[in-house]
Amino acid sequence: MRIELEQDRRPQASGGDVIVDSHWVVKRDVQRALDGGRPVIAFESTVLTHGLPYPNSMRLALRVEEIAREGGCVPATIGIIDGVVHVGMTPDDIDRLAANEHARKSSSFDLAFILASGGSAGTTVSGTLAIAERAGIRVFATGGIGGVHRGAADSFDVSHDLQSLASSRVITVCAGAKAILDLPKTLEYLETAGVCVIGYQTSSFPAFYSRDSGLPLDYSAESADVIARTFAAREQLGLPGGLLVAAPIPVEYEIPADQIGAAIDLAIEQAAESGVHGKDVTPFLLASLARITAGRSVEANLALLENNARVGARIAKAISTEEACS
Ligand code: PSU
Ligand code: MN
Repeated sequence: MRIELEQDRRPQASGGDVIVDSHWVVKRDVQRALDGGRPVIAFESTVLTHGLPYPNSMRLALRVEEIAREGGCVPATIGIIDGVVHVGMTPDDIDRLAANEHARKSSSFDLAFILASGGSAGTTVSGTLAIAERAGIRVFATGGIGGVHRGAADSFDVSHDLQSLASSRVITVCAGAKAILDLPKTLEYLETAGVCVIGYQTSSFPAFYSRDSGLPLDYSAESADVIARTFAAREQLGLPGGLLVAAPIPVEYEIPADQIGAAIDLAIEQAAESGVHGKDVTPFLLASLARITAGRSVEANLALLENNARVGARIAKAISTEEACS
């Protein structure tokens, strides 16, 4: 439904956008692709505002969009600028958001508050899933998902990402989760919440920087078609939620577990000493790791995000083909 707004309440949108309501703008090429049943892939933006240093973050966002286009998809980077959700951003929008030091980090539970207060934010996996689902985008690529933090038995720190993965009808492509988290508990929680985790050309859960966490997965897919068919079957059955596809980092960029392990332990120690908590924990750990590894963690992060964009584009295309045939 499109609401015609009075002139003074119109969101500030760049030319060519489709204004849906006062808090929601869709980039025209994204809307056209959705209307025409052509493949669209969403990207998150907390990785830009809180995950990677600027301007690497901005370059990365443009690069993953290019990869999506090379793969035959329309990219939709999702973020919040001045109280407006942008489903698809121009390079200028992306630059503005990535460079904004005051940008918040928004998940589905605080999205409404940030919109109502006119703020800007990168959207987490959770926030991006909520927006992608409403927009009708079925595939989303990120780096690593949030999960159950180490020490969660005391801190109760479990990312809202896991709940959102369970409730949003969207496929999320990730490189597993970082070993800054408790990976066995994260997998257990995913099962409890009802998320089917599928290894993409792997039968063990990847650990972000490393290809293999040593934790076996029950399901693996050799091709995007299998994932598209699984998603279609889930839809047919009317089951809630999507799928979590885990694709390992390309081997040439992998940081072996024994090397990154010590860096992660040190980063967690520093976080404990600094007393950081809540939403600040993950960004703190990512920045510490970048320092401790002298940038190698950032390089790996970029490589796996690009790989996930490639895998996600294949899946989005397979879904469109599947739908055209059915
Ligand atoms: N893990 C990473 N890099 C990231 C994030 C997680 O390796 O940039 C970001 C994602 O946007 C994810 C969010 O959704 O952090 C999770 O934050 P929290 O743990 O506060 O829920
Ligand atoms: Mn948390």
